[in-house]
Amino acid sequence: MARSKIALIGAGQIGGTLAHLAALKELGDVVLFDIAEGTPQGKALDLAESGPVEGFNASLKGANSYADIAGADVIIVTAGVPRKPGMSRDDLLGINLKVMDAVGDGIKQYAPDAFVICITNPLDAMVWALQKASGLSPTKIVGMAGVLDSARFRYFLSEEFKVSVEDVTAFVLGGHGDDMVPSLRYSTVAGIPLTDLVKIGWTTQERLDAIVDRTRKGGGEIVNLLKTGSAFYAPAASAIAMAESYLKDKRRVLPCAAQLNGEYGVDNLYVGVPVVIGANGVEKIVEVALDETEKAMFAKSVASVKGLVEACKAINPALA
Ligand code: A3D
Repeated sequence: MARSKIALIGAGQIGGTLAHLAALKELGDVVLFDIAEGTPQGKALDLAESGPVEGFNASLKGANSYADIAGADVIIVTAGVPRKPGMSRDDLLGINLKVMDAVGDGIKQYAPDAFVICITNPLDAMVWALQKASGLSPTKIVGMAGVLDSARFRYFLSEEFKVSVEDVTAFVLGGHGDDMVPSLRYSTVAGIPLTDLVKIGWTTQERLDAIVDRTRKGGGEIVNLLKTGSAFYAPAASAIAMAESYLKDKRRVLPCAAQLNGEYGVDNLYVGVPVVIGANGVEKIVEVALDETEKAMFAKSVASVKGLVEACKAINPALA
C-alpha cells in the first residue's frame, strides 16, 4: 500500500514540528510548503537527514509551489503572520484572510479530497474562511484548538492531583480564546468528575477555578515566556493526533472547531465541540446537554466567534 501524503502549508515553528512528528510516527510522506524560499527546503532536508538516526521511513520535501501538494491525504495549515506591535486584530484578520484565500485556492486546485486541519489564528474565523475559500465539505475541514486547550487543562489537572496525565480527561467547548468553556462536570480523573473531586475534598473549587483561568490564558502564558513567538510543540502534537485519527480511522472523540449547522443552536459557524474523527473526516458532532452556566459561557464564546466572522465578511463581502 502506498504511503499517505501529508502536506503542511506553512513551514514555520509549528510546520517544522508537524513535519518532525509526522516523520517520527511514520504517518506518511511529508511536503512542507511555504512562500519563503529555502525555509521549507532547508527544514525538509534537515529532518530527512535525521531519518537514518531515528530509523523512520518517510520522504520529506520542501516546496514553494502548490503543485507539490497534489493528491495530499491530509493538509495542515499554519500559514499566516502573527500579530505584531501596533497591529490591530482586524489588521491581522485582513492579512490572514488573504492567506486563507490563497491556501484555499491551492487546496481546491490540487488536493480537493484532502482532510484539512487549520491552525492559523484567529482560529475559528480562519477555518471558517478556509472552508469557504476551498469549497471543501465541512466534514473534511476542521480547526485545531480544543485538543490543545484540553491538553493544557489535563496537564494542569495532573499537576494539581499529582496523578498521571493519562488518567485525566478534559472537556473544553467553544471558541479558541479567553472565552473558551472548560467544563468541570465533563472533565474527570479516572472517570470521576472534577465536581465530585471537590465534594470528596481532593481539591477545592477555588483551585479548580484558578486552573480553568490558567487554561483559558494558556497561549498567552507561553507567548509571555518565549517573547518572540507562540507555542508550537503542543499545538503540533495536537494537530498530529487529529491527523492520525483520520489516517488510521481511529474514530477518536476530539474537541475540534467544526462547522455547526443547528447543533448547539448555532448556524454556519465554526465552534469547538466534541467530534468523532474517522476515515470520512468529521463523522459525528457530539451534542451534550449544558447547564445554565455552561450555556451562558458557550453563548459568550459563540458571540466572539461570530464577531470575528462578521469582521471577515466586512473585509471580504464575497465570503458572506
Ligand atoms: P510562524 O513560525 O510565523 O510560521 C508561519 C509560516 O507561514 C511562516 O513560515 C510564513 O513564511 C508562512 N506564510 C506566511 N504567509 C504564507 C502564505 N501566504 N502561504 C504559505 N505560507 C505562508 O508561526 P507558527 O508556526 O508559530 O504559528 C502558525 C499559526 O498558528 C499562527 O497563526 C499562530 O497564531 C497559530 N497558532 C494557533 C494555535 C491554536 O491553538 C489555534 C496555537 C499556536 C499557534
